[in-house]
Amino acid sequence: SETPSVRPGPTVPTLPPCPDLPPGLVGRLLIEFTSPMPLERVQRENPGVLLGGRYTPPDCTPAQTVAVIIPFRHREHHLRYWLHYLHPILRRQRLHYGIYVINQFVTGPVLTCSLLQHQHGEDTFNRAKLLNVGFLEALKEDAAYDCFIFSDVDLVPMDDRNLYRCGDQPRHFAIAMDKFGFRLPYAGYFGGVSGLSKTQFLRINGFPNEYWGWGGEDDDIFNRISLTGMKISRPDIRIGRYRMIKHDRDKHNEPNPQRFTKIQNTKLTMKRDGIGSVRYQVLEVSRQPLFTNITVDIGRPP
Ligand code: UD2
Ligand code: MN
Repeated sequence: SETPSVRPGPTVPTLPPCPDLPPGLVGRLLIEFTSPMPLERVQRENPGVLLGGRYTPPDCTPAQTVAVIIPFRHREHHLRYWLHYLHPILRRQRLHYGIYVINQFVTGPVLTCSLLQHQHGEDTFNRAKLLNVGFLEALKEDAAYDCFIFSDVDLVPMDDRNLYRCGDQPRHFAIAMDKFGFRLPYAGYFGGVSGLSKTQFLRINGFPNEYWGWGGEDDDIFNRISLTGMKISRPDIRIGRYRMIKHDRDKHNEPNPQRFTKIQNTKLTMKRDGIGSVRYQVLEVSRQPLFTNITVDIGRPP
């Protein structure tokens, strides 16, 4: 009989590094927002996605760990479409990722009487401050995050070759949107969907906290990037195409009249206003099947 051999101990499965160009991408996608999108369906269609909206490719080891940060308030129907389209895309892209919805807390009770709601209800929306919160809170969930993708909840890429990962310069993904006729609206445009590595984000002191209401915060971020000597990288115009779900301007996100003067002063303000000075209170962290919801009180404009 054979001599019994020593059994090997438990082995850590070592998967090969994910290839630079993920196999199995499909290219141009058909994106529409007409049929209703129940979350149960999205869940059923994405069985590999783990609690909190976390995913790791089964067949390779990705180079980066990507946190996708979504600024949010009252856009549940947009979020359902976003999750429906993005989870399969990000899985095909072989990303190791997590989805973080940063939900701006509604201060007062939401009353049905619109006059009262205006007096006691919501505070002004602040997109960039929510994104700062997302950066810090994602890192608390997993210190391994080294790439941060900041995405509006209503933007869906029309091509899965638009890879949601970070490079040696900050990346602008949403360069050809349907609402802008599939062109960049102006050379310094940085809105919609962008991505910065942890190092790049810290180099610009994160995003501004002092842009309340609609507009200007993306231009301030663009200024921060230029002022620190970095250059924006963009995909090919044929690949960086997006659909935005049509919507009206939300209440309590009126255009900020201070935005034009504020973006003139980024050089002065960026040192004191940013990730180093953000103050907020986390009210709830809830790990849902397809995303992590973080409800946060970010205060109100002074
Ligand atoms: C543009 C930019 C956006 C940002 C904004 C100015 C595009 C496609 N996007 O968006 O990146 O620079 O102008 O601030 O050009 N949100 C909520 N609830 C609210 C209000 C906003 O969830 O009540 C979130 C949501 O993720 C939304 C994002 O903030 O997609 C931007 O707000 P928007 O969609 O109302 O503004 P929009 O489309 O002009
Ligand atoms: Mn929008």
